[in-house]
Amino acid sequence: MKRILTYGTFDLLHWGHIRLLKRARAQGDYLAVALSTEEFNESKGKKTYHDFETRKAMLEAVRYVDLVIPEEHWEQKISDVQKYEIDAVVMGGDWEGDPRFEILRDHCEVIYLDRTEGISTTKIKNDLGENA
Ligand code: C2G
Repeated sequence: MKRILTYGTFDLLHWGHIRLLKRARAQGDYLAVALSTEEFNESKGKKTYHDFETRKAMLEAVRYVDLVIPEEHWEQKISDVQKYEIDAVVMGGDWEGDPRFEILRDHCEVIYLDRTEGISTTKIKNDLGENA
C-alpha cells in the first residue's frame, strides 16, 4: 500500500486541483490531503471564499481523496509523513525545489507534477469579477 500526501488550500475547487488529485492518487494506493486552515492561509496571504469545513467536505467528495487532515503550519510536514506513514509527498510544479518540500526527501519520495495551465482560484475570482 503506497501512501501519498499532498498539501494545499483547494479553494473554489477547480479542474487544476482535480487533475492534481487524480495524478497524485495514481502515484499510489491511498491519498491524504493536508488542507490549509484559515489561520494558516492568512500566513500565506490567502483569503479563501469557502471556509475550512466546506473545503474539507468538497475534497472528501472527490473519489481520489481518502483522508483530509488540517494543515496548520509549515513545520508539520515531517511529523505528517511519519504519523500517516507516507511514502511520497506529491505537489504541483510551482513548488518544485522549494526547501519546505525538499527537506522531506530524507523521509519519503517527493514528486512534482506539472501545473494545469490556464486555471487558478485567482483567475476564477478575477474572471467572475469582470463579468459581475
Ligand atoms: N495546482 C495545479 N494546477 C493549478 C492550480 C493548482 O496543479 N492550475 C496544484 C498546486 O500546485 C498545488 C495544489 O494544486 O499542488 C493546490 O493548490 P493551492 O490550493 O493553490 O495550494 P497552495 O496555495 O499551493 O498550498 O504547504 C503547501 C501549501 O499548503 C500549498
